[in-house]
Amino acid sequence: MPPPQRLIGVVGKTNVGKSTFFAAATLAQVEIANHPFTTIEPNVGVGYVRVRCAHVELGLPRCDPASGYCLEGWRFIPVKMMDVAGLIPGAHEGRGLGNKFLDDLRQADALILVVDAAGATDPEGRPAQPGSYDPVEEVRWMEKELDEWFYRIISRDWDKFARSLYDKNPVDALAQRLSGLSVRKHHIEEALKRAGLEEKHPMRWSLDDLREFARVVRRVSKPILVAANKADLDPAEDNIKRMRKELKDYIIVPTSAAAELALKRAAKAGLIRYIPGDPKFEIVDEKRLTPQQLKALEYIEEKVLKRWGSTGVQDAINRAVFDLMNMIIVYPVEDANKYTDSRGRILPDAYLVPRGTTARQLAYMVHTDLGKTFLYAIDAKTKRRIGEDYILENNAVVKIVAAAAKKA
Ligand SMILES: Nc1nc2c(ncn2[C@@H]2O[C@H](COP(=O)(O)OP(=O)(O)OP(=O)(O)O)[C@@H](O)[C@H]2O)c(=O)[nH]1
Ligand SMILES: [Mg+2]
Repeated sequence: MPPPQRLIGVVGKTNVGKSTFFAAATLAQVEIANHPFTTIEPNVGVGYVRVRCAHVELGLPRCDPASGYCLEGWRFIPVKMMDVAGLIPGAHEGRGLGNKFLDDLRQADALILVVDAAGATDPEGRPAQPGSYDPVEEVRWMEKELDEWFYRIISRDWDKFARSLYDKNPVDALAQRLSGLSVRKHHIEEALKRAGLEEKHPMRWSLDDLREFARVVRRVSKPILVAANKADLDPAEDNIKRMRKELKDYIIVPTSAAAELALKRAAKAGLIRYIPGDPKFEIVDEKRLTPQQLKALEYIEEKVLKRWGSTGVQDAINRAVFDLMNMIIVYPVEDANKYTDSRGRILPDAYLVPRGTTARQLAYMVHTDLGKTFLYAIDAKTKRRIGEDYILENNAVVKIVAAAAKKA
């Protein structure tokens, strides 16, 4: 079984550009409009992380991705994404669309919190003069709404649950209770430690303890990255400087989702050459562009690429996967000399796996039988044998040798 697909949730206040970000990442056709609550039902799609492909390091002329794609040595590896309805302050008390729709994000491994860094929408998401509202406040409000979401789920029938624990291991019971939120045992252990509740039995937790636990468990199981969106609008410049100063605990990535969407669509239409995440694009043939399109591209060049180095969308996805989820990339192959699968495809698979994954765990991801009958693995770069407990490095190219494989 290939590794479980990771899911990035796109969340935030209403009308800040979540669906634009999602569309830019996935090229899915979704509704985008400059008014609150355009999105009601969640959108699900596939985005990509961008990494230097192992075929470049190995001196191969190309690769043959079974999923995703490779462009000029950049490998784009799929990652699931979900765009949901927007929040407003007080959502947990039922304001706006409430926050129950966040339940769609229970399976998320990380969240990209899109905020309006230009301050061009009021707290209810209504369009306003850019610069009129404070994105620092927006980050704090939105995170509070996310915490309230977790708290609501965790605190449901808490007393009854806590009483039922008197003779049980609280870690296992909590993990089971929160498994629907994709909270794993190691998240619980980490959260108990950080909240200082390791030695205090849940039966004795105060309301404050419970709140603190909910807050911390949300942070460890659904970490957030802030996409400071609408970075193309002038007031965003000062705002982002201030966000970086006042929100030191957050990863803040300036983004212009609208710019990324425009560039990707133009590239798809063959009007420009653009590799997602690049600091530049090239016009294929100026004569094919309308004056309007040309002006839009000039705007993107001036206000986004020159100012920020890229549209930031790719960077946000990459950092969510590598910095928040702590993933690495591993390429399983059948032939450790040619770096191919049994059909001769070069580096067909690039797996996103958690840092710390062992050779044997990888074998299980390739095929359960390979995991069960694992003998050893070969690091295809060095041709060295590695044992089952060997912890794989980022960009490892690995052949699994198993008893089952011999029989086949
Ligand atoms: N200037 C600028 N506008 C943007 C950017 N990204 C999105 N927008 C605009 O912001 C408005 C809202 O975009 P959506 O993507 O629909 O926002 P949303 O957060 O999904 O909104 P809801 O689904 O209604 O909560 C649209 O008019 C977009 O064109 C950006 O990077 N720069
Ligand atoms: Mg939307």
